[in-house]
Amino acid sequence: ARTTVYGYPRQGPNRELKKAIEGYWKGRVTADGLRSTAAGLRRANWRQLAEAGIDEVPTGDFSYYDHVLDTTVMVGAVPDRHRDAVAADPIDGYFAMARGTRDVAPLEMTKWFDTNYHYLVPELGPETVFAADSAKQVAEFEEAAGLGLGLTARPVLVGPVTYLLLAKPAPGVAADFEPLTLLDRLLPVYAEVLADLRAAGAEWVQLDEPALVQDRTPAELNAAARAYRELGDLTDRPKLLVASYFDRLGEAPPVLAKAPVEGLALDFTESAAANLEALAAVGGLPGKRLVAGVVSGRNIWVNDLSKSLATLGTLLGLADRVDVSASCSLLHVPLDASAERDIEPQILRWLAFAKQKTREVATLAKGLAQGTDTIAAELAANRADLASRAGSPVTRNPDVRARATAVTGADARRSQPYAERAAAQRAHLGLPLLPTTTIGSFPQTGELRTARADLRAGRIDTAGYEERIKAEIREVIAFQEKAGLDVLVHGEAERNDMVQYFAEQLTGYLATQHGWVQSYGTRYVRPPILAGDISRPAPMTVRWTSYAQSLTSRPVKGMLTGPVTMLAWSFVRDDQPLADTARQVALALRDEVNDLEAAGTSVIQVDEPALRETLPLRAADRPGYLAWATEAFRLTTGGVRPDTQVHTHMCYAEFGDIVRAIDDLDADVISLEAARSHMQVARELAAHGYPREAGPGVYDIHSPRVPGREEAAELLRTGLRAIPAERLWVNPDCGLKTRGWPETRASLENLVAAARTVRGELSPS
Ligand code: THG
Ligand code: ZN
Repeated sequence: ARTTVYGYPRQGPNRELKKAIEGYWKGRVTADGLRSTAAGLRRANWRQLAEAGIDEVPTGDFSYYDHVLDTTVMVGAVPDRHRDAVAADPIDGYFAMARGTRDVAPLEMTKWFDTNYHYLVPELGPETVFAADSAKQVAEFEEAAGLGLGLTARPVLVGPVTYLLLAKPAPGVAADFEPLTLLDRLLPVYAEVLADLRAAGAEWVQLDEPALVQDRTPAELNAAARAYRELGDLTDRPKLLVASYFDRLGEAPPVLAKAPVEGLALDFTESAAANLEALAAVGGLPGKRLVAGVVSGRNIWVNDLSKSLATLGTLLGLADRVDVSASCSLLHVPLDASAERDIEPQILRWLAFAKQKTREVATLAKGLAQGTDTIAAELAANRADLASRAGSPVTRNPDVRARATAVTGADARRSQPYAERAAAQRAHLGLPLLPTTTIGSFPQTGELRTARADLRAGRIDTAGYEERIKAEIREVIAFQEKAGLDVLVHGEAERNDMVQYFAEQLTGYLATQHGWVQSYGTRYVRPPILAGDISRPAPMTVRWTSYAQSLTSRPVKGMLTGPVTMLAWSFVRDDQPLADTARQVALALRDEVNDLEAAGTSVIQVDEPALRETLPLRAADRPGYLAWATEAFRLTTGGVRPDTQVHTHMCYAEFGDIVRAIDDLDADVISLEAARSHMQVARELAAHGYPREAGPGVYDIHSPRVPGREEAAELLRTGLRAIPAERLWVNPDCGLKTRGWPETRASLENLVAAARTVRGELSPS
């Protein structure tokens, strides 16, 4: 059995790539400097893969920004507005597509399937003319092949069907235009790239088609069948390996099994049973190579080697040849667990990042090919690690489990229905019509980041750090009072990241020092790890909120990250259902909510920006997800008095597909992004009969632009045509942490002025 992976982290051990690219943008690194850093990182990766025992290495998976954008360049689908920039300078033009320029908007960015990686959305239309540009693919193939490490290089491309299914109509093109109708024009371009790669010496080329794990129409499946018949029938081409991952292959196996391609790669991690069944149902893959993704490419847990060997053994009967891989590109996991110094050695043994995963792949292939006794030592160590994890008090906390088991329906329900609560809250809070508030964060100034760095480096002590935070809170409260906001916030000066901040304080969560994962372009996150049973040893936010409340007689809103977002932006456990982990996190957060209330907080916001992005890829899995996700939110917030007002916030404007679920959260007030779409959200809420209070944003915080008073007032009047004054809130689109103080001050003053103007126009009732 051969060993392979489909992609590897691009950034380098110290995010050298980020630094080189951002340096290039600032003019501190030359184009040649950038190219040579990138080439060095690619070389180091291939070397590392070879050392780990990977015999077929991916090429072309490297990217300065995003591999879907690279595919757009490869097929010549540069949007018209970027053509001049790309013609003038390919690298600058490439970054212009990714980031925009002063004059030209970038491509839109969205999540790559259900991962936390974001890609740049291709823009296509009936006028799109494709043209092959195989330069990057050929060059990187030749680089790897020329290393002389005795490894086989296999170019990895985004497949033509997935590429078109990920695209959207270009600006000015009819919204119902279907990019997939361009397939016949696109295939000759892929044919040309395949011919170029064969000419360069590639024996195999991988075409990634993860779009085939989503629900697909018969027409889409037919298009996939046609695509692979046509590409397969080419004479001048390398062998083709069609790869799918992230889920089961649904209706696609018959299509791919029949296609004249030489190999298929399938995900045998979470969806192992379904994919095994599907393969058996099509009679296996006689004459084809099967690449089995048995090591998860997206979690950070050590593999269960015996279980994977059993899966591989079953697969041996279903294909001519079975090779071993990770389930998807290792881009989605951090580079190297052995770089972590702050994780206990015993617990570190439960973790496998990209480097460790490549070793697992090699061990499995050896066991498969040469017999399990040749890997007896590895199997024994693996069994010990799995046993240590399963039996650890970290993963099994009886108190946490007993509490989660004892949860009743009543715990996840407020004691009164919304309408009654709303009246109690009105009486308790005494807010004006069209109350004004913000989403929670205020500008994260350089001084705040310096204070955190000073604390980490020991230049200041905890007391000194806390003094700086308190000073910031005093300023934020004083400003909000002066500006005339109705519900204040403390500004979140003490928080680095809305997930990490809580993860650091919850027992059962692990933090990493170097566990960077690419989020988009040069931006990375270090997702914390949900390693064990979750509990909250002590209040997390009460001190800061209470301090802020002590400075003002107006209500200060408590601010928490919701349970679904805590899961979505972390690495999750693979040893229990997500719903169980969500319930544990929810119970820990519930304690915080209740403590905030006990400390005198009358308004508590629980943010769930990830509620929608975590929707499962397949429609059939969505009701189950939404059931546990909304229950976790209600469990978090269900223990407060009727007159305590629960807010939630989501950073998106398109939520039509989950509006029922949003209602199921049973929050009293929701704030959403709306400024750019001129209150479209308000009309949609109204159309769905949403009965609660809502704050469609009137200030677009994604831009430094200050909205005028009359502009904000006009947005409010538009909002009032959909939502009655008794239920309409006035707030920005999102938190202000990325904004500067000058525009924040001016914008919020205008927002308050607009609310006052429009209040004055309301007829007395
Ligand atoms: N927190 C966490 N995960 C997230 C988001 C978040 N995932 C989804 C979404 N938000 C991703 N968005 C971003 C936005 C900015 C950055 C990363 C992801 C970013 N990162 C810094 C960088 O790469 O320079 C590093 C930040 C740091 O030092 O921690 O700017 O909000 N958990
Ligand atoms: Zn937001």
